[in-house]
Amino acid sequence: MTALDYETIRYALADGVATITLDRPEVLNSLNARMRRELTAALAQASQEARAILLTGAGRAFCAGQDLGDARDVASVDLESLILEEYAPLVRAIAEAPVPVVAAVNGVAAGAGANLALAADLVLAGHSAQFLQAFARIGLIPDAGGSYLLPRLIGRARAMGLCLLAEPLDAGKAADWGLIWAAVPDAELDAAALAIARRLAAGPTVAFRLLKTAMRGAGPAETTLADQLALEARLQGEAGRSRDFQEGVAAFLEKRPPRFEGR
Ligand code: T3D
Repeated sequence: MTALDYETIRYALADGVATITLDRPEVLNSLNARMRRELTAALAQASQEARAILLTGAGRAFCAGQDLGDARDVASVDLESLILEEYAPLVRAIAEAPVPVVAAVNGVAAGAGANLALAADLVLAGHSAQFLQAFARIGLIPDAGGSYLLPRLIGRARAMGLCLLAEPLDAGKAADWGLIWAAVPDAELDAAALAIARRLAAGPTVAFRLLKTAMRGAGPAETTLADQLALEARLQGEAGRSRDFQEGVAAFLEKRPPRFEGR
């Protein structure tokens, strides 16, 4: 699948940033089977050719989660297989992308749509955006990584409140709680997110890839301090062998901006 085949998303590559726009605004960019396939393919493509990925939505929403109108018999669908075969790879394509992923949440992000955004490395939202763990409204549990990410990001009490009550959380509060990086005025969201993505794309992307791996391994339930220190050492060893590290030190000593190449 190439960018030319995409029907449900838009894909553009410029200045090292792959911008992926969910593009079914008439249904608030909800995810049908084709969009899941295209988004997974686009993330793989971007991981190969970009140095940062920017994920956003067309129209007034970021993503309303599963397309509840997608042609299928809801009663007979095997959700376990659907999640394992389609949603899990999508979440991992975002969380484990070898380059930083920035989500620009331009409006409501609901259900799996919220959790795809939260799987990104840096989440920026417009003030009018909302995060909604909508699952309980339709008798489901949080998926697309929500049950993993939410307690880690905001603690169990807030995670449980959001999921049990399934009430929208506005962008300002999401930022206050540490669910996202920042909330910005709606009119400034696109420019602010692009500026961050460009800055990351011009950064030491070897180190960024390694720090993503280090952060994934961190957390009280996953590892001990000793394990994490050993992991940091191994990953830092790899970072230390990169050209970008050499350039970073040289630039510091020469009092000039670094020119990172991602090698
Ligand atoms: O297969 C599985 O089910 C398992 C996978 C689960 C993963 C999940 O993501 S489960 C959660 C699914 N998502 C939701 O439950 C959210 C559903 N949407 C909403 O609750 C509301 O639309 C919003 C709170 C997100 C926004 O409300 P509002 O009032 O701003 O907009 P609206 O009028 O409800 O929606 C506008 C249109 O988009 C409307 O179509 P229309 O009437 O103009 O023709 C609406 O039907 C459509 N739309 C919104 N969300 C979805 C959707 N169409 C299909 N699927 C959607 N998820």
